[in-house]
Amino acid sequence: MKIDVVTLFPEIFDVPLRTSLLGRAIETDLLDVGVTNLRDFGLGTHRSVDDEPYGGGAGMVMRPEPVFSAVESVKKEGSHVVLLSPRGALFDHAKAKGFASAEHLVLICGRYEGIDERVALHLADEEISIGDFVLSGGEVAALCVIEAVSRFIPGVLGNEASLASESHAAGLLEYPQYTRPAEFRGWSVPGVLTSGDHGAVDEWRRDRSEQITRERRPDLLS
Ligand code: JBZ
Repeated sequence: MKIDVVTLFPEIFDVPLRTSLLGRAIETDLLDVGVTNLRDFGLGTHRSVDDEPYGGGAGMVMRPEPVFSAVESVKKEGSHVVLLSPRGALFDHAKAKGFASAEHLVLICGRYEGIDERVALHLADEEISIGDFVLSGGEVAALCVIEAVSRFIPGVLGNEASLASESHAAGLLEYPQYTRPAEFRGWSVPGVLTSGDHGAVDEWRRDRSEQITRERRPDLLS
């Protein structure tokens, strides 16, 4: 699949897109990520991309013209255009899965105090947020989306089974994992995991998943 990102800070994407699973997905052509510098579409000799808000108030607002021009330079028929914004609907597992079935995704990263509302109204197909906390811009949110989406592209995960068993796929949080040594600083691995009884291990993991989900994320159970 192809993902295009429109941003004022293209360098933020350099290392994450070259590293680990994402780096390999791109290297093997399972994923193609284009990064477009919004500054290249800025207006006038100063390549201006922002201006004061109509109605007054603190900070600057991203102008619509450079954002429309940049997105229209990469957009094709059937592209799904997404605006990363603190006002967006919450991004989740289901949304990531849905995005992965798109042929072409365009992610618009906001900066400053926000983006001219005409981008949300007339350019983006939807507006999403990665969570209830304050970010300085949409770049880190876009990276979260790219990573979560890439995991649903066939071939990106070596072991397809790891997709299904992971947290959220089952609607539950993950059970605790242990590795060697069996005892570390006096703390032992639960005996069931070293018992060799696979049925008992499965049951223990299911129980722990349910308990941890009940305690920490009861919203996932309803
Ligand atoms: C996001 C102004 O640009 C921003 C600012 C905050 C922010 C985003 C874009 S996207 N927060 C989020 O996903 O929560």
